[in-house]
Amino acid sequence: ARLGGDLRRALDAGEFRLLYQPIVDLRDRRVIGVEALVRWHHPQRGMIPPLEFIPAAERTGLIVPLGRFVLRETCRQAAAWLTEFGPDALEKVEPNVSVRQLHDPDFVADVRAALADSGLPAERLVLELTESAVLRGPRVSQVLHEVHDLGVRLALDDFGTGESSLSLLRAFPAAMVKLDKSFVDGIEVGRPGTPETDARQAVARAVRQLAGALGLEAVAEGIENEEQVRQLRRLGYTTGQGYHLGRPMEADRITELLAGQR
Ligand code: G
Ligand code: G
Ligand code: MN
Ligand code: NA
Repeated sequence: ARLGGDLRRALDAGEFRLLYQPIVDLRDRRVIGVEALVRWHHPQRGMIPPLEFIPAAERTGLIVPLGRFVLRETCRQAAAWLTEFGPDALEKVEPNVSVRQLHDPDFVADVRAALADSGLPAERLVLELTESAVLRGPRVSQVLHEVHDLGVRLALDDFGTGESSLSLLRAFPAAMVKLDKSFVDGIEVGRPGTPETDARQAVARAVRQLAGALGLEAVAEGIENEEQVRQLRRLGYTTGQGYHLGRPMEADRITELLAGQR
């Protein structure tokens, strides 16, 4: 509760900062996008990870203004990168969006304003949503279609962990699925004592094929070593992210990476 009460003050005090994790083309290792991940720099407690305050922010409703900040700051930063490095520098930026935000009556207007104020082209913005979030009925579905109509793309995050249903993928205007890290863990062959390796590979392959059949991009998450890259490429993945390819980092570090691959 104390944390919850502190959120409003922290937001006004500018204590939330965004880190960006590279999203990489697995073939040539170029950074093609970034996922935005929020951090709370608390004056007394230091860095508080999102798992400790996002649930409180959702409970108290503070996720709405916090999410608005994340959206605006992501669009602003992305537009700045595109201005500095040109339109080919970055395909997409991906903030995470909570279901609670989708129930806010101003959500679509906020997205539109974040794009207009930053000048970021709508197709560069990808909103990451969890499967459980998009399964919340007609109101949410309506909002997602309105956002989609703006030209903004939608990604199903943590794909495979929720109630992934095939009808969901058809009904929901998604542009991509993000294969959950739990299916990338242990996907390497030849690791002794991992009888689940085959099953993980089968899931990764099936998700990739399903995405392909529906015209969606498939992105692998949580890649931690080179052997996982090799296996994922073999299974048809061309895009991924993970500590092995780049940790969540300050915007300045992304700027350096983009400068280096000009
Ligand atoms: O880096 P990591 O510890 O950043 O993130 C932990 C969890 O918090 C992930 O599930 C991630 O999607 C979520 N998360 C990170 N940033 C945000 C954000 O800005 N908004 C929402 N709703 N979730 C976020
Ligand atoms: O739920 P979502 O996919 O948004 O969560 C992203 C979370 O995963 C963040 O906490 C991010 O810091 C973390 N993350 C990103 N890459 C890796 C990785 O390679 N290994 C681990 N353990 N966590 C990762
Ligand atoms: Mn995410
Ligand atoms: Na995920």
